[in-house]
Amino acid sequence: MGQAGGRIADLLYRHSLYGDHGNISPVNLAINAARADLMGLRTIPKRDRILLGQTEVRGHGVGLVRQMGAKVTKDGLHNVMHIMADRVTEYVDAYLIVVGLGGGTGSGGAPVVAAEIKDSYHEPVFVLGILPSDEEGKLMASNAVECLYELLKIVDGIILFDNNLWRREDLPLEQTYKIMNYWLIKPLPLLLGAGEATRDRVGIKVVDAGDIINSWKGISVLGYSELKVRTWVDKILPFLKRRRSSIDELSPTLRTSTLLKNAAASGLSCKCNLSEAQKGLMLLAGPRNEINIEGYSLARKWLEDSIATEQVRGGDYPLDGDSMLHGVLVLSGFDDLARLKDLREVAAKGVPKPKM
Ligand SMILES: Nc1nc2c(ncn2[C@@H]2O[C@H](COP(=O)(O)OP(=O)(O)OP(=O)(O)O)[C@@H](O)[C@H]2O)c(=O)[nH]1
Ligand SMILES: [Mg+2]
Repeated sequence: MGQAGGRIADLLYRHSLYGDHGNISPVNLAINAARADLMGLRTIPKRDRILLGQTEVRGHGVGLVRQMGAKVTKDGLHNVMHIMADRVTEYVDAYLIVVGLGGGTGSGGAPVVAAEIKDSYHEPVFVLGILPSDEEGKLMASNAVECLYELLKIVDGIILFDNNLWRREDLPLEQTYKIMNYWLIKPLPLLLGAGEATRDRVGIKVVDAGDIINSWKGISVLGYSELKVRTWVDKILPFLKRRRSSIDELSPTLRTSTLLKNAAASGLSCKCNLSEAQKGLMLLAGPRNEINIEGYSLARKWLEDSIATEQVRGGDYPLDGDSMLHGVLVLSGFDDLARLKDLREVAAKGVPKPKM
């Protein structure tokens, strides 16, 4: 929903169509009140791009007025649900609403759509929500806070991605969004593809839809890290050693556990305190001969010790031929996050809302 949501869903669908992890996202709708945003998408078919509020805002978006976003979504809801019913198949395990929480259309509309999907289908509904950065101001902060707390009453889980953490001041905004979206999307095909694996792709312990559904509760954060796998050149030509990083010098067991720990240390979608997470999910993906089960077990034990409970699920996902080893984490069930506190503070300073 909205511009950010549409762009990210478009990327996810591109992975689903052309990526290496199967049909991870079989049904994709882009819902927006801005015609130009819908036209800018590359992959989601035109018939699955839904323009809201044609009479009210005539294709120009709702200009950050989330009440207007909610209104145009309610008015167009019948159409949205009709198109969704037409596309949904028995293969759907869950629904994912992707949305920039600080905007207008997505922020106002996401709770409306989420509530309707909850009423109409029995599969869980999740949200990937983008938090605004500090310089986006009070209105976006208050939209994000309002939307988040509305959504938490409706949906099963919300993964937060903090633009404030990932912003780049040295680059133009368009490029910054591209880089953010590239990193943001990286772990998702792995996470969603792991349970769909067939034949040669079945891991020692498979992470499937059930694991994800049970690990993704309430406020959640995603973690990701990757490491280039060692090729035969690296192994037989010691003089190339100087090009290798310190992590390459570690034993296979320590390399693997360090990779997974790095997902929490430097690859989180939003800052959080591990000890406040109620649940964790850990996925190790890469070429079979690089998957080191001792390393995985070591990291899993570390995660069990780090979070508030011992509820850690996880597994491996063999990807022969991949040049990378990937670590994915879902940390879940936070009561609150420092970043949300900051945003509440910005929002509370009170900007007069624009009149509808
Ligand atoms: N990470 C990321 N954030 C984005 C992107 N596009 C917009 N945002 C953020 O999303 C928030 C604004 O949401 P939008 O999706 O643009 O708003 P909208 O739902 O289209 O609503 P209106 O434009 O007000 O009708 C801001 O915090 C932006 O920084 C993107 O491609 N990637
Ligand atoms: Mg917009």
